[in-house]
Amino acid sequence: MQPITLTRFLIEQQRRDDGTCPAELRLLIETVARACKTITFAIAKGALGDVLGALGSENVQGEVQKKLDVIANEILLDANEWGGHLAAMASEEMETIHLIPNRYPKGEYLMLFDPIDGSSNIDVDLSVGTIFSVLQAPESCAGREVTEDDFLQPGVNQVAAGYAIYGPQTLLVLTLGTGVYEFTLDREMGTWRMTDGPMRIPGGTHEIAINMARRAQWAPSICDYIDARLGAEEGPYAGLYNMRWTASMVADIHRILKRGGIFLYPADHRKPGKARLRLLYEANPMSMLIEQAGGAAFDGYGRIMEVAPTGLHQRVGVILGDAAEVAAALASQEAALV
Ligand code: FDP
Repeated sequence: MQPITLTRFLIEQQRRDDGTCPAELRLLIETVARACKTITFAIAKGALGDVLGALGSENVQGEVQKKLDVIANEILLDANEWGGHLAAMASEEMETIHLIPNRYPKGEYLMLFDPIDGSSNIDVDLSVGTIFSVLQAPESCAGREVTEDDFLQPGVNQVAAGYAIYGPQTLLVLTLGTGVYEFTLDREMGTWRMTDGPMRIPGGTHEIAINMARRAQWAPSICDYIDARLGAEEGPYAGLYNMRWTASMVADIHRILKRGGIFLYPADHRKPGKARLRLLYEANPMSMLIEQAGGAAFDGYGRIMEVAPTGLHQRVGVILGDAAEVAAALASQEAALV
């Protein structure tokens, strides 16, 4: 049987008459996939292409920008500016939104992205990724310029989300709200071929992704949940669980989609509103993928995709993965509140 390419998958999605994938959205996804192809080749050059190391500048979050953060950001902006499918873009690397220049037609979608997630891995040749989230521009945008407020929509409004992972293979993992599909980049052919899907998170995997160094920030209930499972010498979970932390959310989430388990980056319980991961271009798209694969995604209080955003670069606590394991982590929290 002929392998299903990304192009064929998208055309077949477009043919469904439920409006899952209008032509403009198909163009958007194909454009992002093409940009990710360019990014994978830029990353692969490494030291030979002089793309490693820091730039000496900081992004809006006060984080040191790596050369590849900026290169990948430019690749995504350039690829998506002229196609006519977007009204505006926002990125981890830009303080405010990027409007489509007046010389190009404008479309009805808004895209948010993290061009290189897990940047600390770049210089040591470990997996990094690109995350993206697609929203519809509000109807009220017609006839006026898009503003930052137009991006402040809850995750349940996303019409598509996905990531590319630049690891031993380059993969694109995508949802249009009708399941999660994985495509592998065939470097010889230059095409993306479906290699998994619809993906379901396997249950019963005792693996936890968490940065133990942040323990002082966790609520006591999260400490209890982790202590009972990691390193416990007695009790029902002794010897059962393993810990995995790649410091790249894309890589950790990909492992969970393929193999199961849970990912936690809880908010700092001592400082309300202080958390690590960004809601709009990290937590929301990952939550959509995880939920579409049968998992659950919470911020510690409620469903991540129902959080009403108040800022473009807002951060949020993240507990997501296998639904039963997420429920166990949340149950320890609820138990602590009783
Ligand atoms: P990074 O800042 O390197 O892009 O996006 C945030 C993120 O990476 C996640 O990908 C990753 O899970 C986390 O931060 C790593 O955090 P630690 O520094 O606490 O390990």
